[in-house]
Formats: sequence, structure tokens, C-alpha cells
Amino acid sequence: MISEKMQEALNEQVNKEFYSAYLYLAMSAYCSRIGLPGFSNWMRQQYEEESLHVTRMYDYILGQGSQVHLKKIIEPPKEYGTPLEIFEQTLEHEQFVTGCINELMGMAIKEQDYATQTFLQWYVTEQVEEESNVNDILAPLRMVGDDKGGLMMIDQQLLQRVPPAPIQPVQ
Ligand code: OFO
Repeated sequence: MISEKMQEALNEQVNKEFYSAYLYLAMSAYCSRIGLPGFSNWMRQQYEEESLHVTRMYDYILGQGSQVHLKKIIEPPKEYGTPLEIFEQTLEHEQFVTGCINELMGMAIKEQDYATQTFLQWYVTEQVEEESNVNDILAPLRMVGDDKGGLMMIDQQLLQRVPPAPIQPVQ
């Protein structure tokens, strides 16, 4: 059982995870449009990963006997600038999501909601990985700057990203 306040907060987070998925799909389309198939692939796999974040939280809300409330998803931008700018925006977004997860965890601690704390711990760990993955791409992007050859090499590496493994269902 979770509180109504927690139910509402988790539903808000479901919406934010949906937005993340939507944002990365829009970025994938943008990268494809500007001729960067590797960047497009990376964003497409990120979209798949965010979709798993959504359904994991959705399943938890239902499993707690609570109500899922699917809200309107904000429209993501159409333009994202240079490859470096795309990943700067990605990092900024992931830092925002980390803050949201931390707030949720703070609420679960305050409410002595141990089940939700355990559930959210997965997202806390995931956010560390998300930010680290983006930083690992930002570093070479900053190094190559405008060098087209360097950007093409990074694009080839990003083409290697494979679809995420399915996430274990929440008990
Ligand atoms: Fe769901 O982790 Fe990114 O946004």
C-alpha cells in the first residue's frame, strides 16, 4: 500500500519518464535527419530504455493496488543543434531526472514507505549510470570539436549500442 500523495508523485514521474522517451525519440529523428545514423541509433536505444523505466514504475503503482493516471506528454523540441549540444541537453535532462528521483526518495523516507524506497533504489542507481554514460560521450565530443573525421568516428561507435535487456518485473 502506498499513500495517495505517493501515488500522485509516482504518476508524475511516469509522465516524466514518458517525456524522456519522447525526447530521445525526437532526438533520434533529428540525428537521422542531419545524417548521423550512430547518434540516431544511440538515442533510439535510449528511447527504448526510457520506455522500460515507464513500465517498471507503472507496474509498481498497479502492484500496490493504486491507480495509474496517464497524463498529457509535453511536445519535445524539433531542433537540437550540434552533436555536442545534443549531448549537453541530454546530460541536463538526466540531471533533472536525477533530481526528481531524489525528491521521490526523500518523500518515501519521510513517509517511512520502505517498499517504495526499495523500489526507487533501482532508479537511483540507474541515474548514476545514465549520467555517467552521457559524460562518457561528452568527453570525446568536446575533444573533437568541429572536426568532421572525429565526429564520424564517434558516430560509428554510437552505432554499436544495442537494445537494452528487459528489466526484471517488480515483485
Ligand atoms: Fe529514466 O532515466 Fe533517463 O530520463
